[in-house]
Amino acid sequence: MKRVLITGITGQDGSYLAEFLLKKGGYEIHGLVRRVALEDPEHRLWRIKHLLDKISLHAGSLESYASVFNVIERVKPDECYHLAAQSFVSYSFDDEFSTIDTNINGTLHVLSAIRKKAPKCKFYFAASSEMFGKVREIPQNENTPFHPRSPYGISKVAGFDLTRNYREAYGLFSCNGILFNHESPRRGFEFVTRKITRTVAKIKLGLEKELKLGNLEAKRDWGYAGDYVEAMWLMLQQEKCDDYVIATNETHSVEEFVELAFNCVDLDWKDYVTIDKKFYRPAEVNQLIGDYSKAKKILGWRPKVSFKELIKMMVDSDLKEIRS
Ligand code: NAP
Ligand code: F7E
Repeated sequence: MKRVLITGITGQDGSYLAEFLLKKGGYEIHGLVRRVALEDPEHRLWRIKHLLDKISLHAGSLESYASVFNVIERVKPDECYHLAAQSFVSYSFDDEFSTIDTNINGTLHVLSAIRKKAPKCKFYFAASSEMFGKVREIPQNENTPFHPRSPYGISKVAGFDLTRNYREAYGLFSCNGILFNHESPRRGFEFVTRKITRTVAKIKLGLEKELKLGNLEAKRDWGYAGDYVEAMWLMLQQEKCDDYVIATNETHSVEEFVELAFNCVDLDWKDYVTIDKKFYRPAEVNQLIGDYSKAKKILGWRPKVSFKELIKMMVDSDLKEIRS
């Protein structure tokens, strides 16, 4: 059995990845979770509730090197997927210090502990399309220069560089997955896609009257999280470690997402959506679109769920969840 450690196992991607690896078989799965999560499983472990008897959880916090070190020493993983982060871009403007601390020092703590206690472990870092920020070319690929526009984006550039440096300096098998936005029925409620599908479902069921949003013109390359965790795994199965863009190569505005989500329940979005400046960001990433041809060629990966299918999946799931 291969031992795998997933940081951020309670998050959207961590839950899909744990499921994916359990289905693959041959993996003993360990997750690093915050102590508060173990103390309040009902609220904090909802995405992995159905997996709890098949995985082992260890208390630790990214900010504490000692706790990360102890977990890595105990688990001695063969593969480590470092997904834990303060991942909400908007919040990173409100609390840049904690975002930088968790995301940069946290990544350094994991890398350093692996180097010391499990140097043969293959390491995956959850890098992000937010690193491209004010984009220098369209579409963005592995060679596109970075120009982050938020403390979150800056923290991911640092994590990317740390991951590459541990590869070059210490020979660690460390990969950066430059993932573009990916969503699912397990997406956090503050992200725009889930905020939209949740509110659309509530409006349809008469529980809400309006949907307040910020910048409708921003464009993103949105894929399905279930597809993207396979790409993470594929990166660690290669002979050589490398960095890959994972995306759909399609871009859509927030407005298009809103329109299609309301269409799913036969309502006209213009009757319900209002703009609230409070949801605008001090610096916006206007347009993202990823070129995943390297991943297609080397990993044999491609996205399966389309933009429309993703929106329908999320609206249907929210309707079902609220009804029950
Ligand atoms: P998510 O749902 O927000 O999950 C984040 C995870 O990190 C949660 O398990 C959270 O634990 C954990 N975490 C946060 N702070 C921590 C700390 N101080 N110590 C230990 N654990 C901590 O994010 P996601 O969408 O699954 O994304 C996974 C990773 O990919 C993140 O690094 C994100 O930045 C990156 N990424 C995401 C996307 C996307 O579109 N989803 C795109 C590119 C990159 P709690 O449950 O206890 O809060
Ligand atoms: O915003 C606009 C907002 O918060 C998308 C994270 O997973 O993907 C995610 O970051 C767009 C932005 O995601 C609202 O201004 C309009 O342009 O859903 P989001 P994000 O910032 O793209 C990247 C790849 C990551 O790595 C991150 O971890 O939607 N927008 N109105 C709004 N956004 C929110 N949240 N709420 C609004 O009301």
